[in-house]
Amino acid sequence: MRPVAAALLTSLVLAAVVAGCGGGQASPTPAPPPTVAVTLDEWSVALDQASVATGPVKFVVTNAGPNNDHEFVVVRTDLDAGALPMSDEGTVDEAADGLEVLGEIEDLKVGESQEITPNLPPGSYALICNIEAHYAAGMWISFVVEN
Ligand SMILES: [Cu+2]
Repeated sequence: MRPVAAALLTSLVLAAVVAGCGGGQASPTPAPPPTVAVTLDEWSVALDQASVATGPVKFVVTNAGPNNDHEFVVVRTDLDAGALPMSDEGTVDEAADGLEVLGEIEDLKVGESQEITPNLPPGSYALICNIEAHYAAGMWISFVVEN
């Protein structure tokens, strides 16, 4: 093949690849959900990212202890994540107006990890541990799901 013909062929192949990527067609396999690593300890909830795009979101939640079982609750709310309505038992009142629980991991032992992949609409969230007194001790963090 002559050099000019080879260069032309390369250009055509590149153009086809670019067109294929930008065509807007449905992908045969859906993209994996974004993954958020969550670390629970005494007494905080830590994330490796503060926001994701709407859709399925995989939370990989680890209890770093060192002493207590924890849980992980995904709450959609426009309220301040650190000032949620409380019950008489020293927990967040998950049934209160303005709170929508969209996912939960219960009884996560020290050193264990579990994951959930809730489908999250856009909005503001509070990610909390709702074992008695743990939220008030600081086990909450704000999270945003973008449109
Ligand atoms: Cu806890």
